[in-house]
Amino acid sequence: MTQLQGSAPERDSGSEPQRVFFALWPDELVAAALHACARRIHAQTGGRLMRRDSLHLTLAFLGDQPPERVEALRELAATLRGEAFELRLVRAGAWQRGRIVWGGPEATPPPLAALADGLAAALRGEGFAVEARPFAAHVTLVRNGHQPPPREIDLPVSWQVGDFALMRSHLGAEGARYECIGRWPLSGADQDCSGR
Ligand code: 2AM
Repeated sequence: MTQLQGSAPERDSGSEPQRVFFALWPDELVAAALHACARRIHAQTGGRLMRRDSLHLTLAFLGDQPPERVEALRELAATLRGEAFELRLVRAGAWQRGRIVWGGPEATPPPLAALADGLAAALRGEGFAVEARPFAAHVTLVRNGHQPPPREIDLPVSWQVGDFALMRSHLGAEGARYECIGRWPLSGADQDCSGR
């Protein structure tokens, strides 16, 4: 993932629509732990293991947006306030007959629910189409699994969430490549972003 701190994109993105979403993006250590967990689950489910550098938790998917709307998203994100929190990924499951095999918390931490709800409300307020389905905190670990995953993650992953990101998705033959086009801190987080 390319790293940017809530400022200008790394290159001129022109006038083309950009496929964007808000997400929690793990640092290297958490991504490695998530990927180890994904590999173990994948050994059981089969299917397509997510790449380590693509593991994330989606807060809100926006789809294709013109550049000026992407700028509006960045402005909106800068006004959001939220608390840092710990996310413990302890459960696994599958949706849509294994199309999505996920890891998730036992219950959504209240600061995460508040962040996702606050974001959805702000997005609706600015006229963005947001999913009506309730937010379900999950990290997609495997796609198109053939067998059910275990119900519990054998080595739970502890993720200290200190910020959220606006991501751009570049679709390609080998799956999506993700670029960070903005990142905003949550209060109470360690502001040292070294190692990211
Ligand atoms: P996921 O969170 O279940 O893995 C980028 O495409 C991210 O946005 C993916 O992580 C994806 O699913 C999520 N997402 C949510 N709604 C989507 C949609 N309609 N199309 C593509 N991705 C979507």
